[in-house]
Amino acid sequence: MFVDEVEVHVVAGNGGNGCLAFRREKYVPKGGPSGGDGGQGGSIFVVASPHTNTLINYRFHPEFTAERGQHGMGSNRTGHNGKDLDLAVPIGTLVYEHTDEAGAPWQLLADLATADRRVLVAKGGHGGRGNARFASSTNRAPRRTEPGGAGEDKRLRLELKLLADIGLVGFPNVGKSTLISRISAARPKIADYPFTTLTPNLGVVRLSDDRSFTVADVPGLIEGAHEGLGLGHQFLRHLERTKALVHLVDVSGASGRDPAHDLDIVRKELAHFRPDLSAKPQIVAANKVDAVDDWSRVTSLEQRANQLKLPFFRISGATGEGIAALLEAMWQTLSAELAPPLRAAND
Ligand SMILES: Nc1nc2c(ncn2[C@@H]2O[C@H](COP(=O)(O)OP(=O)(O)OP(=O)(O)O)[C@@H](O)[C@H]2O)c(=O)[nH]1
Ligand SMILES: [Mg+2]
Repeated sequence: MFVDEVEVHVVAGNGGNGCLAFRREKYVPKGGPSGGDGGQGGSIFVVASPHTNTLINYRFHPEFTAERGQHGMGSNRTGHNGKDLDLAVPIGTLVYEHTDEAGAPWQLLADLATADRRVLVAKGGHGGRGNARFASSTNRAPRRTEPGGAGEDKRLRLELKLLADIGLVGFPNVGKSTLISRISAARPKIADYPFTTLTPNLGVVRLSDDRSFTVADVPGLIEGAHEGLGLGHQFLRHLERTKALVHLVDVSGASGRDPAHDLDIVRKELAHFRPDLSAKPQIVAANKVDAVDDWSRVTSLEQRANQLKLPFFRISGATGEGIAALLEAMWQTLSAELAPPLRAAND
């Protein structure tokens, strides 16, 4: 199971109470106040870890409490601070906090996009002051102490967005998983039925030592996906962070659908979900060319791609035909996205 959204409840430690005590020693009459301060309560942090890639543990274990601060003690001893607690999450996790904001209670607290980023999510309570702190020239024997402060108590939502350079999109069964298993070390399940892929897969494509990028194979889209049909938009959000999209379209005729129409539908679903998704650079790949019975389907898809001014490739994930050229085009598209616009040099 791939868990990409969980709610957790975090409670930071309370601060320890300040202590009420007086020095009592032989030969030291009226020894004065000696109650120490309470320790700080432990805080809770969320940390982006390269060693984990799912949020699944949080589904089974959603409650976290950090250690409380120890109470202050006599002889002016301060209580120990409570231990802080680190919650490790995959890189790419967004942290939302539940607030009282009407209408939009979930507010973004942090975006853990880089390894080892550590964000405070619940602050431990401060330690209360012991009575020794309240001594003054007019009050040499104060009986006043402070209780420790309460640790913050928060409801958080953790949401994982994959960080991939390129997203493979298309109807179910068009060969997305087959393609990613050919171009990377990812080995997702491949089968001749729709919705084989239920959770996104990430693969790293290495063209050469200094030319590599990541590709995400997400579950297939169908008409109405943006409203939750099929596996719906819960996976579309993984595409939000990609820099470019590759439309994989089955031209073999096995699906019984028209490839050009398939392309239009997927583009429409993307636009409905988020307009900025359809503003990303896109490439069209006619897949399964090894099994084409009617080439007019391929040419009509090519014409549609030309009309949309999208680069077009004929490939077969099964035989490998055309894939080297497609990977080059993916790399070129990414390089163009990353390079500063030429215009800037002339301005
Ligand atoms: N002839 C032919 N069949 C292919 C090709 N690529 C994939 N297939 C077959 O198409 C079927 C679906 O392939 P998948 O890679 O599982 O398709 P998918 O797009 O990941 O499907 P979902 O995960 O369901 O969205 C499998 O039976 C594959 O063997 C190809 O290039 N040529
Ligand atoms: Mg698949």
